[in-house]
Amino acid sequence: MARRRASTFGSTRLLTIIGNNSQVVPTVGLLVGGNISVVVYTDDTHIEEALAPYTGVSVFPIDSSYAEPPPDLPDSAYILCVNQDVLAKQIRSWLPNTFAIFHASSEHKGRTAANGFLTLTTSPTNNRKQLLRRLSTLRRVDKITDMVRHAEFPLIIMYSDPDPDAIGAALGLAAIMRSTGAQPLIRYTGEVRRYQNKLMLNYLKEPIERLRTNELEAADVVAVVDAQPGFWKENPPNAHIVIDHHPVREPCKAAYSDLRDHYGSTSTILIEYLIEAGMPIRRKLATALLYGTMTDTAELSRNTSSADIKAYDQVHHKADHYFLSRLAKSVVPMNMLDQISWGINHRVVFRDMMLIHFGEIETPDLLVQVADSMLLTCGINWVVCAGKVDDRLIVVFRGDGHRQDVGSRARSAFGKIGSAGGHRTMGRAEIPLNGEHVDTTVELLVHNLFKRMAEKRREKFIRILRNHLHGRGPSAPVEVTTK
Ligand SMILES: [Mn+2]
Repeated sequence: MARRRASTFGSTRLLTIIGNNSQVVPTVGLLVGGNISVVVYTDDTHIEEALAPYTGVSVFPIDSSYAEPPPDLPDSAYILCVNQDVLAKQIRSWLPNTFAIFHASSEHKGRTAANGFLTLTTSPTNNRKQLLRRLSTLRRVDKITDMVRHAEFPLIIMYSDPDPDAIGAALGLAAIMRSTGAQPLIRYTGEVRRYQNKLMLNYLKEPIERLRTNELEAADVVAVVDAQPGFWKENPPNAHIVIDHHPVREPCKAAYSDLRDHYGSTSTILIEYLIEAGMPIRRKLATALLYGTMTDTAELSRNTSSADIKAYDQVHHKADHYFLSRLAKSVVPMNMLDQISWGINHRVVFRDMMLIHFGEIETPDLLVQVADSMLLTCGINWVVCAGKVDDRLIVVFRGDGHRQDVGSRARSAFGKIGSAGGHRTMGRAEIPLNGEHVDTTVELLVHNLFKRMAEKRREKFIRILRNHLHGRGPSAPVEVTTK
């Protein structure tokens, strides 16, 4: 985390106010108390009297024409508190060259900006909008806490296999409910499949479990997060609270609903609630919320609203970044390592391209992992990994996008015989096989990938790849156990 650095710049602790309008006294009020010295030049004796009680403020009289600078005018910054544009320009004419000249006047804000002055504070319209937004959020938090304050068995449900956003949102809502003394259960209806999500649940050490039938019946307040009752194919829960960012499927009958499909994550909504209500966000909660926002918006690169960016900013410094980087790095399952090493040992390099055919495999994830990591090889600008999954040939393309477009390569190679496409750095093709043997996929791959290559060279490619497939498969894993 960046530490605040001492700098010779930006350490101004002295501000000079020049003028006579109604903004002088409030502006002084804004500045004093923060260890800032204020010097005021004014032609108005009433202002001089009004400023007498303030400490750290020196007031000097100036001629009402403001025609000339006072003899000992301090350095910038300056705040001009005059209403007439002519007078503001007149004062600026004798001020030193600086960008730090603010104009505080009752005049229209736009005109101040148009005249080349900075404005000191945000406009009242902006402040009002922000206040109203806060109030409506607080009203929402009040409503939720009212609903659970006397509940005996509040229940928070995540739909199916809970993703990080659902987990973050559920914990955020639980924190709000717990502030009333309620003890909500947090449950999911499916099964946790992804390794990272298991890791996250382990880290949180919260009793988050699979929903049992009697729990739903016993619950007196049911909340659904990051989903809507309409998601259930049968027996949707009778939810009292629904908070979600998915498009609305059917009208929501819940007593409380907050559905914002323009938000990138449900965690964002919960971060807003917690921040506006001034509730503490502990490290683990912040980590879950941040990870929820990050995964649903692909690190703020997809479906991201300004609300998501603001929420990200508000919890970023509270989160556990060592744990988040552990999560980000946990992508290769242990049992894939042998297949990866087989692939590396059986690579075929042609100019700046690397080709690996894995033969029959269980999951295309292997192709993605290997293609991504082989792109790190010096001199390799694009990688193609192929494998037969069920009755399809899957070809994964990865490139740096610098001099080639692998998405269009995938399309021109396989677009006519299967579905193929992508963008400059990523491409993919899926070709239906009609029960053909894995051997024929080698020809299919080479003939389509290298349409304009000399026949002899293509045959060499096919021979090498076939030999690879007929050779030894991945070696058996060696594991050191403690037993
Ligand atoms: Mn989500």
